[in-house]
Amino acid sequence: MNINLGKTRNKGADVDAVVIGAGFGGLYAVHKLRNEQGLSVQAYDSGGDIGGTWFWNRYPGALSDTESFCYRYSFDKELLQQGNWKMRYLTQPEILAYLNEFVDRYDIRRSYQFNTKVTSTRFDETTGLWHVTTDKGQTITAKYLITGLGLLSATNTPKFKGVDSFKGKICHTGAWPEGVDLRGKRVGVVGTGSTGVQVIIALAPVASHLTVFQRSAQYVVPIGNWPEDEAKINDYKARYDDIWKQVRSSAVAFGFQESTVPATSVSEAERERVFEKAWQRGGGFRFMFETFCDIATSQEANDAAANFIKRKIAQIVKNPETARKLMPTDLYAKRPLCGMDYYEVYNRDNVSLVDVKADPISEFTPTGIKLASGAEHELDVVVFATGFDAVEGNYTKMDMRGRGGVSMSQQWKDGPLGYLGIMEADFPNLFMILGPNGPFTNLVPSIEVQVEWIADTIAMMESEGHKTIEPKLEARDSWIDTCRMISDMTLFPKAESWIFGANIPGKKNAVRFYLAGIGAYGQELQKVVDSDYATLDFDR
Ligand code: FAD
Ligand code: NA7
Repeated sequence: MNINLGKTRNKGADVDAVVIGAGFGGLYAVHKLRNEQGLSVQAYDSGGDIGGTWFWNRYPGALSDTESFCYRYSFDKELLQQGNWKMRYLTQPEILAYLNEFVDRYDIRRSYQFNTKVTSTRFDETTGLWHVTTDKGQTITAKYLITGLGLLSATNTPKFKGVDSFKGKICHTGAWPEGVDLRGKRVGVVGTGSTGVQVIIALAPVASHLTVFQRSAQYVVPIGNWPEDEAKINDYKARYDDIWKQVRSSAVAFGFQESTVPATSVSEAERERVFEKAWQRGGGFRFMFETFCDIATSQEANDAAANFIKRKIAQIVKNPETARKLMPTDLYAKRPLCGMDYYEVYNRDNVSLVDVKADPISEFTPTGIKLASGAEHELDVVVFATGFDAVEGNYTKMDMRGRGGVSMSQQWKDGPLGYLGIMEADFPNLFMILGPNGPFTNLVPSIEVQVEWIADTIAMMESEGHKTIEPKLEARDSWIDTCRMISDMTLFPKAESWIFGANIPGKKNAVRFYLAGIGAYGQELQKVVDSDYATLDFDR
């Protein structure tokens, strides 16, 4: 077993810190704690290698929808200058290659044990240590537990009747198997979220027939994925200091200035002009946040954006019945989607759209999918693009126990809690990366902000000789109230999506994000430091 990689400072512990997860978050945490602070660190991932999201999501068409220049770490100026990419957005292999470059540069891989799932984490009040147990039967003790479990990582596979009887292949996009060749196959895709849109666009020209099983119609704007030449990339490189400053003080951290103009303050012609420009430019977050400042908060502005997209659907899709099925009927208030010529896909002869809200999937048969009406679709492969048990999914799947044996799943039974998206009451020395009620942004900048705060807090603990740190209950409750109050000022809770837990039957619809933006979030973290950690308890 690969433990004691550095000299453990904390007496009685096998290692100073355990890190779970080998995505952007976990990898950066290992670097900060082990390489910069000299702590001994043991890290785990249930996957076979590093990458997290980008290890698991290898489906055809997998792409970032954050632009290439800002879907990367900002802290290493040399690595930034070495960066290279071809298009405005990064493909999954490019992101995985980038993360490998990062891991090799900082010799991070040697801290990891892969193919190892952490099954339980238990805090021992007498020793002040975490006991971390894996599915390999190992238990290791550590003072600090850092979880980078991913907020879009625990896959959601609906339990359709008869699914085991299906003789073809079933693949979930979030756990894509090696070596699947879909050329010339009759493929069914269930789900039309961000992932479904990408996989549908990629498979339409490849499959002999593609059947899309759509439950909710979505608003999809063009992505604008054009080549970026050396001059363009060099321009980003020359401006990186300013770019990151802007990103960290913005709302969504996507590398553009959010609009301050309400759609409700301008004429209809002006709205049309601004939306058309954004449509031509491409980008989901740009369309929602760079055009006008009130699309996510005002019904009138939201209707204006939604109606613009619906008019585009009517113009693009030739078959009026298909166009009708593709028109969303709810608010434009889910994670904004984008894709290359998405609606155009439905003009192809080899693509059909099935509305499973009107005619639900009743069961899988040995040869395909049967609907409630009795209609049958014969398929060789079914792709589940059905998303994730988002945000807390990987937390509640693990047996996590804090003070007095309190269970995290029990504590979060009415929705996940947490303080600053990082800590939780009664779970001392637990630091979550992208835990519940953290910022809703381009996520790499938020990961950096959080990991840097966590590393600074741990450095302070070590230098001041503290044994434990945890949020005061009232500080945790007040944070959740703040998150709820901010989200209630938006239209997001009114749309059914993973952002509020509405995508999984039985999951509690509750606040899961701090929607005030990364700039305000960074200030909240700084306030805690400036108050000398007044909202936290030490050595309880
Ligand atoms: P992850 O990368 O999800 O890593 C978590 C890791 O923890 C996984 O490898 C998992 O195996 C491991 N793990 C979990 N539980 C355990 C356990 N019990 N034991 C051992 N290991 C465990 N975000 C953006 O900002 N922009 C984008 O364009 C974007 N595109 C995306 C596209 C897709 C298809 C998906 C699924 C997500 C996308 N995201 C995007 C979100 C993306 O998840 C984050 O940007 C980022 O990669 C998260 O990094 P992470 O380290 O927090 O978590
Ligand atoms: P999403 O956005 O949760 O989308 C999942 C899709 O699957 C969505 O269209 C769902 O319909 C559909 N779905 C889920 N369960 C079913 C069942 N039982 N039957 C039919 N259709 C179903 O997940 P993604 O992976 O696309 O994206 C998640 C995030 O990852 C994304 O925002 C990016 O940040 C990356 P619904 O809309 O719920 O009616």
